[in-house]
Amino acid sequence: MIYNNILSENKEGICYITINRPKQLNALNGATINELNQAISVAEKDTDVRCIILTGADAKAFVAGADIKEFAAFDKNAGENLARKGQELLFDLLENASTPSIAAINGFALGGGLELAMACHIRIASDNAKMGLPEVSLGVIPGYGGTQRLASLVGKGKAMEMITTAGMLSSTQAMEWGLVNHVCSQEELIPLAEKLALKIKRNSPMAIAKAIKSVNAGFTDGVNGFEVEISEFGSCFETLEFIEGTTAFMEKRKAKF
Ligand code: DAK
Repeated sequence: MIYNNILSENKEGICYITINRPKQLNALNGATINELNQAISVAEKDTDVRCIILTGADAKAFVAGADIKEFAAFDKNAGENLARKGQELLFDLLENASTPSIAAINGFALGGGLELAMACHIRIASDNAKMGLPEVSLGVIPGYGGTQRLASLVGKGKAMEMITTAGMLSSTQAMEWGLVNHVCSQEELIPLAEKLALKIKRNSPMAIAKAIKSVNAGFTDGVNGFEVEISEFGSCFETLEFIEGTTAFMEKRKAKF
């Protein structure tokens, strides 16, 4: 697949997706959202891919937001349509994917950029990263799920502060607030993501998919997460990966998934 705004490469079971518009600080325009949709959909179908690492090109930005130059001319309908379409095409796709994703936040993650990182299953950041939802400074609100996902990650009070002040958090603050799991130097960022991916790769992809579905169910309106967990738990017992995992334990060897 040829992409103009992203890079996508598979290596040893990891799909590396890099948003590659460094001159615009990797701002998310419509074309980039479409390409990310394609790359993630391809990775999701490829059973060799066990983890996705998402990052930004160059050291300055992960993604500095939705492309302001593009959305500046939108009217009410265009804004609403694109918010819905963008959420389905990219943010919901990532969050509900059965392949776990790690956002390696290597610089500014603002607005749609932080929303993209928040749609990933795991977030890590380099010590130069800055994170925020500055939308209200532009006269809009977060439109790619930010009002919902930020509040569920850091709590309502902190989300309200971040959104209404339009302020930025350093990586250390973001870790204290529970927005990212780990902070490291810029050089260590991808190796750290790979270390996490390696741990993920040792485990059953079937069980990981069911665990992601169950965790997400608890954050979905009108869905009883405990019921989803019970049913997903039960369905593990009918799988070859469950047989392999338990047999390997009893045979005192490592499971091969
Ligand atoms: N969009 C477009 N271009 C951007 C950009 C962005 N978000 N961020 C940076 N750039 C471009 C700059 O315009 C500049 O391009 P040239 O002028 O050189 O052509 C280039 O990247 C380098 O940026 P700066 O010269 O500004 O670099 P600095 O180091 O001085 O400043 C900065 C870095 C990150 C503090 C600054 O660039 C900045 O404040 N950027 C904007 C941050 C921001 O407000 N992001 C947008 C948040 S709002 C929607 C759904 C969701 C959204 C919108 C619509 N619909 C469904 C319709 C979400 C909105 C947002 O994300």
